[in-house]
Amino acid sequence: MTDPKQERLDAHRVDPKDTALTTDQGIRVDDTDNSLTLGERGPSLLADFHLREKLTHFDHERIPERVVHARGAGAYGRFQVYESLAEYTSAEFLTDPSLETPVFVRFSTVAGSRGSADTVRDVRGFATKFYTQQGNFDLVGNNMPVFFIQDGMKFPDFVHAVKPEPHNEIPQAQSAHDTLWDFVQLQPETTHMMMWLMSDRAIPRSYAMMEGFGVHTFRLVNAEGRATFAKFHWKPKLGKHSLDWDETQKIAGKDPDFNRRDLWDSIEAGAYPEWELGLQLVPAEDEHKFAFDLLDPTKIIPEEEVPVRPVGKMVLDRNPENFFAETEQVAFHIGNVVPGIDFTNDPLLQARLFSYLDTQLIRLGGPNFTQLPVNRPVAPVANHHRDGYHQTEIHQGRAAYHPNTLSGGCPVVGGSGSFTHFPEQADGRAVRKRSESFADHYGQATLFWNSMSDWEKGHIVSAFRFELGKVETMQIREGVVANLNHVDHELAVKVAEGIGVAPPEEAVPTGTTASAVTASPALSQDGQPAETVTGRKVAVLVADGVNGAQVAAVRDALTAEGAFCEVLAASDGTVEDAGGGAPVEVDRAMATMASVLYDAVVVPGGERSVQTLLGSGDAVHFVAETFKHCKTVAALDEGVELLEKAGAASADSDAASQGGVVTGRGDTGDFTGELIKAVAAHRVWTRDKDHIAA
Ligand code: HDE
Repeated sequence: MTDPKQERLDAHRVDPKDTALTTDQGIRVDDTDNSLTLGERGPSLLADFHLREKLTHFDHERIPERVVHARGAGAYGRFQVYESLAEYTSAEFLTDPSLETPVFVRFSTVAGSRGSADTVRDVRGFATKFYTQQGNFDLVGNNMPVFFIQDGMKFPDFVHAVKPEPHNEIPQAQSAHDTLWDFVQLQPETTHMMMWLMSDRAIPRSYAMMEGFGVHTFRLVNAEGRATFAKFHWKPKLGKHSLDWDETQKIAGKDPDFNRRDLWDSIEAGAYPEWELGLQLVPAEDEHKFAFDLLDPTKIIPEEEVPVRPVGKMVLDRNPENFFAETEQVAFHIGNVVPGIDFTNDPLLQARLFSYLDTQLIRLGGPNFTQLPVNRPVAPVANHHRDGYHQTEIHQGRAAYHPNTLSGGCPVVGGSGSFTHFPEQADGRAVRKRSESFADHYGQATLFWNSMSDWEKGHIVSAFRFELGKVETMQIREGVVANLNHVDHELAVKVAEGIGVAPPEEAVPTGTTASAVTASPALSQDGQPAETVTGRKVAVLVADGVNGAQVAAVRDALTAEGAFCEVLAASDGTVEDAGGGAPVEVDRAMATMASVLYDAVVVPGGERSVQTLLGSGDAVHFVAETFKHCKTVAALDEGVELLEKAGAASADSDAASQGGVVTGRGDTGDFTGELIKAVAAHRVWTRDKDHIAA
C-alpha cells in the first residue's frame, strides 16, 4: 500500500544538486546542526564560518517596523477601468478600458506594533500600489474618509498621543487611554474623526467588507490641462460590515490574526475580495461652492451632494509568496502619482509628500528600496541616480549626468507622456495660520451622528463610555464631553451618564458648515446589501449520532455560495452518522475554536448528537455567544433544543421574529436557503438591546 505522506514528499522531491544547503557564498555545507568545536566537549572555533555567518544574518533579520501602520497584511490583484475617463484625466490606466493594471494592496491598523491583534478599535489603512504602464501610482488611503488633524505639523503630536504611553508603554494598540483623549479634548478638529473611530467602522468584520477612501481632495488633469477635483473611494462588493465590540476583544485572544487570516483564506479559496473604485468629481470652478473647504481633510463631500461615480473594479486574487519580502518591504508614497493625477494644497497632504519617502530611508536602509521586487515599477526606469546601499543594478556607461553627449544625451527628458505639474496659481505671504475656512470642527460630526441608525448610535455611545471609562483623569473626560455637546446634546448626556461626569445642562451651538444635507444615508452601515455569503464562516456543531445527510447538505449549500463551513466536535477525527452512513469528518476540535471566529452556527439533528451537545458547556456557550453577538443561529430537528437551552430560541421569545434564528425539520431544502439569506444579512443588530438603550 502506498504511504500518502511518502507520496507527498516524493511529489516535491527535486534534484539534490539544486537544493543543497550552502553558505551565502554558495559553498555546500556538511552539517548545520553542530558548531565546530575543539573536541566534542571543547570550545567553539572561530574558524566556523558557517556558524558565524548563520548567526550574523539572523542577528540582522529585523528592520524597523513602520512608525504607524506597523501591523498589516497584503495581497496582489488587478484593476480595470470600466470606460475612459479621458474627459477628466490623462492617466492611461483610467482612460484605456482594455488595460488590466496589476496592484498590490496593504491593509493595516495604525497604532499597534507589528505583532498586535487585528481586531482592535482603530483606523484601517487601505494602501494600493497600481503598477501602471506610466509608472507607479500609490493611493495611500484609510477606511475612514476624514482624518484626525488638518495640518501635517500635528501628526507627530497626534501619533505620540495615541501610541502606548511613554513611561510604561501601556496600552498596546488601544486608543482608550489618557494621552489620546487629552489630545482630543484640546484639539477639537479631531471631533469628526473621533465619531468615526467610536463607530463600528473601527472594527471591520473583514478587509473585504470595508470601504476605502483617499481622504484628501486630489486633482485630476486631462490631456488639455483642464483640472477637476476628485475624491477617491473604494466600495466593497461584500458591503460594509463590522464586528461586535465584545467579539473583537475575544477574537484578539482567540485569533489575533483574524483579519489577516480571513484575507489569506479567502484568496486561497478563490473567494477573491473585490471593490469598485469610485470618484466624486467637482469641476474646478465649483471649488468654493461648498459649506466647507475642499482642502480640509476633516471634511467629507456628502455622497448625496456629489454622487460617487463607479469607474472601475479591483480584484485581489494572489497572496504574497513571502510576508517580509513583499508585505513588509512594500513602500507606499502619496507622492507616487502618474500624469493625469495631481495634488492639492491640503496641508495634510502636503506634509505627507515629505514623510513617506523620508520614512523609507530609515525603514528600508537606503535609497534603492525602489528596486525591491514589490516596489519596482513595471514601467522602465532610466535616470542618473547611482550607487547607495544595496544597489542591485549594474549601470552601464560613463555618463551619470544630464546633459551629456557621451551617452548620446540619454536618457532624454520630457516629451509626450511625461509628468507636468499642474500650473496652479499661488500667491501670498509666508504665514503660520490655519485658514478660517477650516474653523468649524463640529458640523460634519453632527452630520455623521444624525446619519446613524439607532443601533449604530448605541454602539457609538458605548464606545465613548468604554474609552473614556479607561481615562484616569477626570478633567479629560469632562473636556471630551464638553466637545461632544457641540456635536449633539443627547450624545453628550448619554456619554456623560456612563462615565461619572455631570451631564451638560443645555445644548450648545453645533457646527456651522455641515453642508446642504443634514443626514447622509451613505455614512450608515445599516441595511447593507445582503446578497452574498462569500467569505463568511459558519460552524456546524456535531457529536456521534449526528444526522450526516443534514451536515452534508448544509456544507454543500454554503460552499457552493463561496462560504466556509467547518464541522466542530469535541475532538478531531470523525463522528458517527445517525443513519449509518459514512462517518462525518470533523474539521476542528471545539476547544481550538470559538463562536467569535464564525458568522453563524448550525446545529443539525440527530438524537444522540444533540443529547451530547446539550450536556456540553462548551457547545451551549458556543450557541449562546453566537446569539449574543447578534449572529445567525440555526438548527434542524432535535438541534432546536440546543438553541432553546442557550436562550437563543424558545416558544415565548421574540427572537425568531427578529430574524437571524433559522429552524427547520427533516428536509434541508428551505432551511439552507433561509440560512444563506440570514448569514448574508450579517447581523441582527437590533437584538442587542443593552447597547441600543445605552
Ligand atoms: Fe500615513 N504614514 N501619514 N496617513 N499612512 C505612513 O509611511 C504620515 C495619513 C497611511 O501599508 C508612514 O511607510 C504623515 C493619512 C497608510 O505601508 C509614514 C501624515 C492617511 C499607511 C506616514 C499621515 C494615511 C501610512 C509610516 C500626516 C489616509 C500605511 C510607514 C501628514 C489618507 C502604508 C510608511 C503601508 C503610513 C506619515 C497621515 C494613510 C510615517 C506625516 C491622512 C495607509 O510615512
